Amino acid sequence: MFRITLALIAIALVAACSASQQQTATPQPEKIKIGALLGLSGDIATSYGQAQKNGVVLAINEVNDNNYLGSGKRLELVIADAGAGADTALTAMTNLVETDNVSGIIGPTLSAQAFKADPVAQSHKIPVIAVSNTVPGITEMGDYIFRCSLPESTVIGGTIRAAASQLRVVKVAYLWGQDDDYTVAGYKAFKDAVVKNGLKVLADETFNRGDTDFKPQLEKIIAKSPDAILVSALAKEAAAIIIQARSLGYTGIIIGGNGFNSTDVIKQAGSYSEGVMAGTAWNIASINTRNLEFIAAYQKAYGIKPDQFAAQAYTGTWLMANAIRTAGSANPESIRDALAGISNFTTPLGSLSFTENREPVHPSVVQIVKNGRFTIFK
Ligand code: 1QQ
Repeated sequence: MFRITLALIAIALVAACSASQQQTATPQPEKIKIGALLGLSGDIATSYGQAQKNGVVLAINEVNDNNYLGSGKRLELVIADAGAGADTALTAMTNLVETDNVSGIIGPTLSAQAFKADPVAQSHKIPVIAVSNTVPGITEMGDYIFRCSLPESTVIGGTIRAAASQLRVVKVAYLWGQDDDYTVAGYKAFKDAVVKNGLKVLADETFNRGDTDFKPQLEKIIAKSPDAILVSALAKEAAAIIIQARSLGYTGIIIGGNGFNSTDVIKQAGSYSEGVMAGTAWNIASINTRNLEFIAAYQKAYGIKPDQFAAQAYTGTWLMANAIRTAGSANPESIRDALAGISNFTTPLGSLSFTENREPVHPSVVQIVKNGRFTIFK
Protein backbone atom coordinates (compact mmCIF):
# COMPACT_ATOMS: atom_id res chain seq x y z
CA MET A 1 0.00 0.00 0.00
CA PHE A 2 2.83 2.33 1.01
CA ARG A 3 4.60 1.52 -2.29
CA ILE A 4 1.50 2.19 -4.35
CA THR A 5 1.03 5.55 -2.61
CA LEU A 6 4.65 6.49 -3.36
CA ALA A 7 4.26 5.53 -6.99
CA LEU A 8 1.08 7.57 -7.30
CA ILE A 9 2.79 10.60 -5.75
CA ALA A 10 5.69 10.21 -8.22
CA ILE A 11 3.32 10.01 -11.20
CA ALA A 12 1.46 13.09 -9.99
CA LEU A 13 4.73 15.01 -9.60
CA VAL A 14 5.91 14.12 -13.11
CA ALA A 15 2.56 15.13 -14.58
CA ALA A 16 2.59 18.45 -12.70
CA CYS A 17 6.14 19.14 -13.79
CA SER A 18 5.52 18.52 -17.48
CA ALA A 19 2.30 20.56 -17.34
CA SER A 20 4.18 23.55 -15.92
CA GLN A 21 6.91 23.08 -18.55
CA GLN A 22 4.30 23.16 -21.28
CA GLN A 23 2.96 26.41 -19.89
CA THR A 24 6.30 28.22 -19.68
CA ALA A 25 8.26 26.90 -22.74
CA THR A 26 7.80 29.00 -25.88
CA PRO A 27 6.54 26.85 -28.73
CA GLN A 28 9.24 25.86 -31.24
CA PRO A 29 8.61 27.36 -34.70
CA GLU A 30 7.63 24.89 -37.38
CA LYS A 31 10.61 24.43 -39.68
CA ILE A 32 10.04 23.97 -43.38
CA LYS A 33 13.09 22.55 -45.09
CA ILE A 34 14.22 23.91 -48.43
CA GLY A 35 17.15 22.44 -50.35
CA ALA A 36 19.54 24.55 -52.43
CA LEU A 37 21.32 22.31 -54.92
CA LEU A 38 24.18 24.41 -56.30
CA GLY A 39 27.50 23.95 -58.07
CA LEU A 40 29.75 24.90 -55.16
CA SER A 41 32.87 23.05 -56.28
CA GLY A 42 34.71 22.61 -59.58
CA ASP A 43 34.78 25.01 -62.52
CA ILE A 44 31.34 26.56 -61.94
CA ALA A 45 31.72 27.42 -58.24
CA THR A 46 33.24 30.89 -58.39
CA SER A 47 31.40 31.91 -61.54
CA TYR A 48 27.89 30.73 -60.69
CA GLY A 49 27.44 28.62 -57.54
CA GLN A 50 28.77 31.10 -55.02
CA ALA A 51 26.62 33.98 -56.29
CA GLN A 52 23.61 31.68 -56.30
CA LYS A 53 24.27 30.62 -52.73
CA ASN A 54 24.52 34.27 -51.69
CA GLY A 55 21.16 35.00 -53.33
CA VAL A 56 19.42 32.03 -51.70
CA VAL A 57 20.82 32.73 -48.22
CA LEU A 58 19.85 36.41 -48.42
CA ALA A 59 16.26 35.54 -49.36
CA ILE A 60 15.94 32.86 -46.66
CA ASN A 61 17.16 35.31 -44.01
CA GLU A 62 14.73 37.99 -45.17
CA VAL A 63 11.81 35.56 -45.14
CA ASN A 64 12.62 34.44 -41.60
CA ASP A 65 13.56 37.87 -40.21
CA ASN A 66 10.30 39.38 -41.50
CA ASN A 67 8.24 36.44 -40.23
CA TYR A 68 6.94 36.24 -43.80
CA LEU A 69 5.44 32.78 -43.34
CA GLY A 70 3.61 33.90 -40.19
CA SER A 71 2.35 31.77 -37.30
CA GLY A 72 5.77 30.67 -36.10
CA LYS A 73 6.84 29.06 -39.36
CA ARG A 74 10.45 29.34 -40.53
CA LEU A 75 12.44 28.17 -43.50
CA GLU A 76 15.37 25.88 -42.80
CA LEU A 77 17.93 25.87 -45.59
CA VAL A 78 19.83 22.72 -46.53
CA ILE A 79 22.68 23.61 -48.88
CA ALA A 80 23.89 20.74 -51.06
CA ASP A 81 26.94 20.89 -53.33
CA ALA A 82 25.90 19.68 -56.77
CA GLY A 83 29.54 19.76 -57.91
CA ALA A 84 30.29 20.59 -61.52
CA GLY A 85 28.93 17.46 -63.18
CA ALA A 86 25.66 15.61 -63.64
CA ASP A 87 26.45 12.55 -61.48
CA THR A 88 27.45 14.65 -58.46
CA ALA A 89 24.20 16.60 -58.86
CA LEU A 90 22.20 13.37 -58.95
CA THR A 91 23.78 12.12 -55.71
CA ALA A 92 23.18 15.45 -53.94
CA MET A 93 19.58 15.60 -55.20
CA THR A 94 18.91 12.06 -53.97
CA ASN A 95 20.21 12.99 -50.51
CA LEU A 96 18.06 16.13 -50.35
CA VAL A 97 14.93 14.25 -51.33
CA GLU A 98 15.41 10.93 -49.57
CA THR A 99 17.46 11.81 -46.46
CA ASP A 100 16.84 15.49 -45.73
CA ASN A 101 13.15 15.27 -46.68
CA VAL A 102 13.05 18.80 -48.05
CA SER A 103 9.70 20.31 -49.11
CA GLY A 104 11.15 22.12 -52.13
CA ILE A 105 14.39 22.58 -54.06
CA ILE A 106 16.19 25.55 -55.66
CA GLY A 107 18.63 24.62 -58.44
CA PRO A 108 20.64 22.84 -59.74
CA THR A 109 23.09 25.22 -61.44
CA LEU A 110 23.54 23.61 -64.87
CA SER A 111 20.87 22.29 -67.19
CA ALA A 112 23.06 19.20 -67.67
CA GLN A 113 22.75 18.60 -63.92
CA ALA A 114 19.00 19.23 -63.96
CA PHE A 115 18.37 16.66 -66.68
CA LYS A 116 20.03 14.01 -64.51
CA ALA A 117 18.86 15.10 -61.05
CA ASP A 118 15.36 16.58 -61.43
CA PRO A 119 13.64 13.27 -62.29
CA VAL A 120 14.39 12.16 -58.70
CA ALA A 121 12.48 15.16 -57.31
CA GLN A 122 9.70 14.67 -59.84
CA SER A 123 9.27 11.01 -58.93
CA HIS A 124 9.06 11.91 -55.21
CA LYS A 125 6.74 14.82 -56.01
CA ILE A 126 9.01 17.50 -54.54
CA PRO A 127 8.77 20.88 -56.32
CA VAL A 128 11.92 22.26 -57.95
CA ILE A 129 12.57 25.84 -59.09
CA ALA A 130 15.43 26.10 -61.56
CA VAL A 131 17.17 29.45 -61.18
CA SER A 132 19.77 29.18 -63.96
CA ASN A 133 18.67 26.38 -66.33
CA THR A 134 18.11 27.87 -69.78
CA VAL A 135 17.95 24.80 -72.05
CA PRO A 136 14.64 23.78 -73.68
CA GLY A 137 12.95 20.78 -72.08
CA ILE A 138 13.69 21.52 -68.41
CA THR A 139 10.09 21.96 -67.30
CA GLU A 140 8.99 19.15 -69.59
CA MET A 141 10.58 16.74 -67.11
CA GLY A 142 7.39 16.97 -65.10
CA ASP A 143 4.72 18.99 -63.35
CA TYR A 144 6.90 19.53 -60.27
CA ILE A 145 9.65 21.30 -62.26
CA PHE A 146 9.45 25.10 -62.57
CA ARG A 147 12.02 27.66 -63.63
CA CYS A 148 12.46 31.38 -63.14
CA SER A 149 15.47 31.51 -65.52
CA LEU A 150 14.48 32.66 -68.99
CA PRO A 151 15.25 30.01 -71.63
CA GLU A 152 18.20 30.92 -73.87
CA SER A 153 15.92 30.68 -76.90
CA THR A 154 13.84 33.61 -75.62
CA VAL A 155 16.86 35.82 -74.83
CA ILE A 156 19.36 35.32 -77.68
CA GLY A 157 16.88 36.48 -80.36
CA GLY A 158 16.89 39.97 -78.80
CA THR A 159 20.69 40.07 -78.63
CA ILE A 160 21.18 39.15 -82.29
CA ARG A 161 18.41 41.51 -83.40
CA ALA A 162 20.11 44.37 -81.51
CA ALA A 163 23.53 43.52 -82.96
CA ALA A 164 22.14 43.30 -86.49
CA SER A 165 20.02 46.43 -86.38
CA GLN A 166 22.13 48.73 -84.21
CA LEU A 167 25.69 47.54 -84.85
CA ARG A 168 25.19 46.45 -88.46
CA VAL A 169 26.43 42.95 -87.82
CA VAL A 170 26.03 40.96 -91.03
CA LYS A 171 28.75 38.28 -91.08
CA VAL A 172 29.15 35.99 -88.08
CA ALA A 173 31.13 32.98 -86.89
CA TYR A 174 30.13 30.42 -84.24
CA LEU A 175 32.35 29.08 -81.49
CA TRP A 176 30.52 26.68 -79.20
CA GLY A 177 30.99 23.88 -76.68
CA GLN A 178 29.80 20.63 -78.14
CA ASP A 179 29.62 18.50 -74.97
CA ASP A 180 27.35 20.43 -72.58
CA ASP A 181 23.57 20.72 -72.82
CA TYR A 182 23.63 24.47 -72.27
CA THR A 183 26.39 25.31 -74.76
CA VAL A 184 24.71 23.15 -77.42
CA ALA A 185 21.32 24.79 -76.78
CA GLY A 186 22.95 28.24 -76.92
CA TYR A 187 24.45 27.39 -80.31
CA LYS A 188 21.05 26.29 -81.61
CA ALA A 189 19.43 29.48 -80.31
CA PHE A 190 22.14 31.53 -82.07
CA LYS A 191 21.51 29.62 -85.29
CA ASP A 192 17.76 30.30 -85.19
CA ALA A 193 18.35 33.99 -84.55
CA VAL A 194 20.98 34.20 -87.31
CA VAL A 195 18.55 32.69 -89.82
CA LYS A 196 15.72 34.98 -88.68
CA ASN A 197 17.91 38.07 -89.07
CA GLY A 198 19.33 36.95 -92.42
CA LEU A 199 22.95 36.98 -91.26
CA LYS A 200 25.77 35.26 -93.12
CA VAL A 201 27.76 32.47 -91.40
CA LEU A 202 31.49 32.42 -92.21
CA ALA A 203 32.74 29.78 -89.77
CA ASP A 204 31.45 27.18 -87.30
CA GLU A 205 33.97 25.96 -84.72
CA THR A 206 33.60 23.81 -81.60
CA PHE A 207 35.43 23.00 -78.36
CA ASN A 208 34.93 20.84 -75.26
CA ARG A 209 34.31 21.88 -71.67
CA GLY A 210 37.63 22.14 -69.85
CA ASP A 211 39.59 23.16 -72.97
CA THR A 212 41.98 26.03 -72.35
CA ASP A 213 43.47 26.72 -75.79
CA PHE A 214 41.04 28.15 -78.32
CA LYS A 215 43.64 29.71 -80.59
CA PRO A 216 43.40 27.14 -83.42
CA GLN A 217 39.64 27.73 -83.77
CA LEU A 218 39.97 31.49 -83.28
CA GLU A 219 42.69 31.77 -85.92
CA LYS A 220 40.42 30.08 -88.48
CA ILE A 221 37.55 32.36 -87.49
CA ILE A 222 39.55 35.58 -87.48
CA ALA A 223 41.00 34.79 -90.92
CA LYS A 224 37.45 35.16 -92.28
CA SER A 225 36.92 38.61 -90.65
CA PRO A 226 33.43 38.17 -89.18
CA ASP A 227 31.63 41.23 -87.79
CA ALA A 228 30.80 39.19 -84.71
CA ILE A 229 31.83 35.92 -83.05
CA LEU A 230 28.88 34.20 -81.40
CA VAL A 231 30.20 32.25 -78.42
CA SER A 232 28.23 29.62 -76.54
CA ALA A 233 30.38 28.78 -73.52
CA LEU A 234 30.34 28.45 -69.73
CA ALA A 235 32.20 31.12 -67.74
CA LYS A 236 35.68 29.61 -67.57
CA GLU A 237 35.89 28.90 -71.28
CA ALA A 238 34.09 32.17 -72.08
CA ALA A 239 36.74 34.26 -70.31
CA ALA A 240 39.59 32.38 -72.01
CA ILE A 241 37.95 32.78 -75.44
CA ILE A 242 37.51 36.54 -74.94
CA ILE A 243 41.14 36.97 -73.84
CA GLN A 244 42.54 34.84 -76.67
CA ALA A 245 40.37 36.42 -79.39
CA ARG A 246 41.52 39.91 -78.41
CA SER A 247 45.13 38.77 -77.98
CA LEU A 248 45.03 37.45 -81.54
CA GLY A 249 43.99 40.92 -82.67
CA TYR A 250 40.26 40.43 -83.18
CA THR A 251 38.56 43.82 -82.87
CA GLY A 252 35.05 42.82 -83.95
CA ILE A 253 32.09 42.14 -81.67
CA ILE A 254 31.98 39.19 -79.29
CA ILE A 255 28.49 38.04 -78.36
CA GLY A 256 27.75 35.50 -75.66
CA GLY A 257 24.72 33.90 -74.04
CA ASN A 258 23.70 33.16 -70.48
CA GLY A 259 27.08 31.63 -69.63
CA PHE A 260 28.60 35.13 -69.90
CA ASN A 261 26.30 36.68 -67.31
CA SER A 262 28.59 36.12 -64.34
CA THR A 263 30.67 39.01 -63.03
CA ASP A 264 33.43 36.42 -62.84
CA VAL A 265 33.72 36.44 -66.65
CA ILE A 266 34.47 40.16 -66.62
CA LYS A 267 36.82 39.75 -63.68
CA GLN A 268 38.79 36.99 -65.40
CA ALA A 269 38.86 38.64 -68.82
CA GLY A 270 39.66 42.08 -67.38
CA SER A 271 39.91 44.86 -69.95
CA TYR A 272 39.58 42.30 -72.76
CA SER A 273 35.87 42.03 -71.90
CA GLU A 274 35.18 45.65 -72.95
CA GLY A 275 32.39 45.70 -75.57
CA VAL A 276 31.34 42.07 -75.03
CA MET A 277 27.58 41.63 -75.43
CA ALA A 278 25.16 39.14 -73.91
CA GLY A 279 21.42 38.78 -73.45
CA THR A 280 20.35 38.60 -69.84
CA ALA A 281 17.35 38.09 -67.60
CA TRP A 282 18.52 40.85 -65.26
CA ASN A 283 20.72 43.91 -65.21
CA ILE A 284 22.06 45.84 -62.25
CA ALA A 285 20.86 49.09 -63.83
CA SER A 286 17.18 48.04 -63.87
CA ILE A 287 15.51 50.57 -61.63
CA ASN A 288 12.43 48.75 -60.41
CA THR A 289 12.02 49.28 -56.66
CA ARG A 290 12.29 45.60 -55.80
CA ASN A 291 15.59 45.41 -57.68
CA LEU A 292 17.00 48.44 -55.86
CA GLU A 293 16.04 46.87 -52.52
CA PHE A 294 17.68 43.60 -53.52
CA ILE A 295 20.91 45.25 -54.69
CA ALA A 296 21.19 47.29 -51.48
CA ALA A 297 20.52 44.28 -49.24
CA TYR A 298 22.99 42.13 -51.19
CA GLN A 299 25.74 44.72 -51.00
CA LYS A 300 25.12 45.16 -47.28
CA ALA A 301 25.29 41.41 -46.66
CA TYR A 302 28.28 40.56 -48.84
CA GLY A 303 30.12 43.79 -49.62
CA ILE A 304 29.96 43.10 -53.38
CA LYS A 305 27.49 43.76 -56.18
CA PRO A 306 25.14 40.96 -57.24
CA ASP A 307 25.02 39.52 -60.76
CA GLN A 308 22.23 37.86 -62.71
CA PHE A 309 22.86 34.48 -61.07
CA ALA A 310 22.50 35.95 -57.59
CA ALA A 311 19.34 37.84 -58.64
CA GLN A 312 17.72 34.73 -60.11
CA ALA A 313 18.58 32.55 -57.09
CA TYR A 314 17.18 35.21 -54.76
CA THR A 315 14.04 35.42 -56.90
CA GLY A 316 13.56 31.65 -57.00
CA THR A 317 13.84 31.43 -53.22
CA TRP A 318 11.26 34.17 -52.75
CA LEU A 319 8.94 32.41 -55.20
CA MET A 320 9.26 29.24 -53.14
CA ALA A 321 8.62 31.16 -49.92
CA ASN A 322 5.55 32.78 -51.43
CA ALA A 323 4.20 29.38 -52.47
CA ILE A 324 4.83 27.98 -48.98
CA ARG A 325 2.96 30.91 -47.46
CA THR A 326 0.02 30.40 -49.82
CA ALA A 327 0.04 26.65 -49.19
CA GLY A 328 0.19 27.30 -45.44
CA SER A 329 2.12 24.09 -44.92
CA ALA A 330 5.26 22.09 -45.68
CA ASN A 331 3.28 19.75 -47.90
CA PRO A 332 5.16 19.52 -51.24
CA GLU A 333 1.99 18.89 -53.24
CA SER A 334 0.29 22.01 -51.87
CA ILE A 335 3.49 24.03 -52.45
CA ARG A 336 3.59 22.83 -56.07
CA ASP A 337 -0.01 23.90 -56.61
CA ALA A 338 0.68 27.30 -55.04
CA LEU A 339 3.75 27.77 -57.29
CA ALA A 340 1.65 27.00 -60.35
CA GLY A 341 -0.74 29.76 -59.31
CA ILE A 342 1.91 32.50 -59.03
CA SER A 343 1.24 35.44 -61.30
CA ASN A 344 2.63 38.98 -61.44
CA PHE A 345 4.92 38.44 -58.48
CA THR A 346 7.17 41.44 -57.86
CA THR A 347 10.83 40.39 -58.15
CA PRO A 348 14.21 41.98 -58.96
CA LEU A 349 13.78 40.46 -62.45
CA GLY A 350 10.55 42.43 -62.90
CA SER A 351 6.98 41.24 -62.55
CA LEU A 352 7.11 37.46 -62.92
CA SER A 353 4.44 34.92 -63.85
CA PHE A 354 4.60 31.24 -64.77
CA THR A 355 2.99 29.94 -67.94
CA GLU A 356 0.86 26.83 -67.62
CA ASN A 357 4.01 24.88 -68.55
CA ARG A 358 5.84 26.38 -65.54
CA GLU A 359 8.06 28.60 -67.69
CA PRO A 360 8.87 32.15 -66.55
CA VAL A 361 7.44 35.23 -68.18
CA HIS A 362 9.27 38.51 -67.59
CA PRO A 363 11.30 40.98 -69.69
CA SER A 364 14.87 40.33 -70.89
CA VAL A 365 17.57 42.87 -71.73
CA VAL A 366 20.69 43.06 -73.87
CA GLN A 367 23.82 44.12 -72.04
CA ILE A 368 27.26 45.26 -73.07
CA VAL A 369 30.42 45.54 -70.99
CA LYS A 370 31.47 49.17 -70.52
CA ASN A 371 34.23 50.33 -68.19
CA GLY A 372 34.48 46.85 -66.72
CA ARG A 373 30.74 46.50 -66.01
CA PHE A 374 27.62 45.08 -67.58
CA THR A 375 25.49 47.98 -68.75
CA ILE A 376 22.18 47.99 -70.64
CA PHE A 377 22.69 48.14 -74.41
CA LYS A 378 20.43 50.76 -75.93
C1 1QQ B 1 22.43 26.21 -68.17
C2 1QQ B 1 22.95 27.59 -68.16
C3 1QQ B 1 24.26 27.85 -67.52
C4 1QQ B 1 24.96 29.01 -68.13
C5 1QQ B 1 24.00 28.08 -66.07
C6 1QQ B 1 25.18 28.40 -65.25
O1 1QQ B 1 22.28 28.48 -68.62
O2 1QQ B 1 23.15 25.25 -67.85
O3 1QQ B 1 21.25 26.08 -68.52
